[in-house]
Amino acid sequence: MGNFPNGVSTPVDFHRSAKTDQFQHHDYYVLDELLSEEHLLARASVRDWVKQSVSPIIEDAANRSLCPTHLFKELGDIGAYGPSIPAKYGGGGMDDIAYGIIMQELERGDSGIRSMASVQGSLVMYPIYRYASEEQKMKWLPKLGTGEFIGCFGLTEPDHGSNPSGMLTNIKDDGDAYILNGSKMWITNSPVADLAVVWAKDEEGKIRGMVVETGTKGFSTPEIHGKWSLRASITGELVFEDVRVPKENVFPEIKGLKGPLSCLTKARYGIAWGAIGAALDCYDSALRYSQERIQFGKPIGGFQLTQKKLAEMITEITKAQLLTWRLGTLMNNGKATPAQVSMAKRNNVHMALEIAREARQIHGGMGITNEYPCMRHMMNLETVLTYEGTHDIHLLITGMDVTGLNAFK
Ligand code: TGC
Ligand code: FAD
Repeated sequence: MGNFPNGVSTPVDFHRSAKTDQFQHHDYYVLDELLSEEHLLARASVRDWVKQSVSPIIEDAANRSLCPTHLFKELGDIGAYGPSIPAKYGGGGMDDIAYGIIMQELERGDSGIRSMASVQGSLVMYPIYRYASEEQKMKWLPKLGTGEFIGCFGLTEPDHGSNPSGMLTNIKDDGDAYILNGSKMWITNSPVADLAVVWAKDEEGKIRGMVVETGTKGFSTPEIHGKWSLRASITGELVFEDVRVPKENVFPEIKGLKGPLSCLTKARYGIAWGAIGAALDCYDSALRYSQERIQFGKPIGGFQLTQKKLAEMITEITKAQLLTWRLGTLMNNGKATPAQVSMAKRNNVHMALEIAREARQIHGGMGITNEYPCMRHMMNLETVLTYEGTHDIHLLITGMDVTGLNAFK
């Protein structure tokens, strides 16, 4: 059993599938020529890990709606936490394309596994790396980088999801500490977290970021049950009842919504890559099935309607691969805008969801079972379409960017 704060224990005796993961990468426009040796090595090693550690148990984990918490440490071992954060601060010291590729390989396994890693790297380590004092960084980052500590990110509230600026969670000055009250909803990893990066309003109404450690009096993280989506990822609330947060745990400089939104830009970028992984897995499975499944005396891949589906899938995947590669080069040069990231997150997640649905159809009745990955990816992608900014919120961000007119106000 793996033991976590708040008494959460999860079994590690997952049923291992007898089936071998046969996934093969698809690179129709030979984009690998644009990648470095380091990128290709990172991809190969994460792909091997997914085949050995994720694929054999993921159907059972999703089926039983249990987070495979033993993988937190393994994700640290393979360098999945903060790949583009400097090594001194617990990250991988690589570039943003390497970070994207790693998220792609993880989500090829399962969106919930990518969530475990992207919350820790982009929403917990990144804000600490970017906004905390040197002392705070050295206190938390190395242990987050190895997976010894697990973190979560609290922005969304029960009544403030798409509009986080309306948040009610607040801090009040009390000498050497702040008193934190309020609650956060839909928080990935919260029931197993050692610490939470929390966003709350100060007495001037300015949004501040802080680290709240599990075990602090008045702080609880109840699990949310009953999800049909992202079932291998654990989700919970954050509840704060007069929680004393030492002043040294509050990020000193950053004030306002741009603090959490800058972290979201980083995480949304990872999702834009990740979604391609889920799409590739569905396409790969559908392609193989279409070559093996015989109806009317020939493989179903020989029928024009199946070919239309597969041809459209690989076209959309290729377009998404080009989008993320270009976005990655802009990120590496510090030139990517948040609106460009929104476009890629929205496009790629929607593309992946459509492909999961088409791939499920190609598998016929077998497509609804856990013998094939399509239905699990499809259900996961319903969450991915909504979190980190919904499909429509990202459309409105693009609309605002191109018109200069703000539809939110
Ligand atoms: P607005 O007035 O537009 O902006 C406030 C300030 O923030 C700046 N800004 C950004 N900075 C960095 N990155 C971004 N993406 C930014 N977007 C805006 C902006 O320039 C401004 O700065 P300043 O200096 O002028 O103060 O804010 P608004 O209140 O009108 O809201 C705009 C809106 C709707 C786009 C925003 O609130 C939004 O993105 N809403 C969606 C909320 C969301 O994405 N929540 C995600 C929660 S975390 C999560 O889902 C994790 S899932 C994890 C997993 O399991 O993988
Ligand atoms: P709402 O904001 O209530 O939106 C409902 C609908 O209204 C959506 O279709 C939306 O597009 C639409 N809508 C809203 N405003 C407008 C508008 N102006 N114009 C047109 N349509 C609009 N949050 C965290 O802080 N940390 C996490 O770790 C985290 N993990 C999550 C894990 C899971 C499994 C899930 C499901 C969510 C997670 N979230 C997390 C929360 C997630 O970011 C929110 O669910 C998301 O931002 C949407 O908020 P909401 O669910 O309150 O929907």
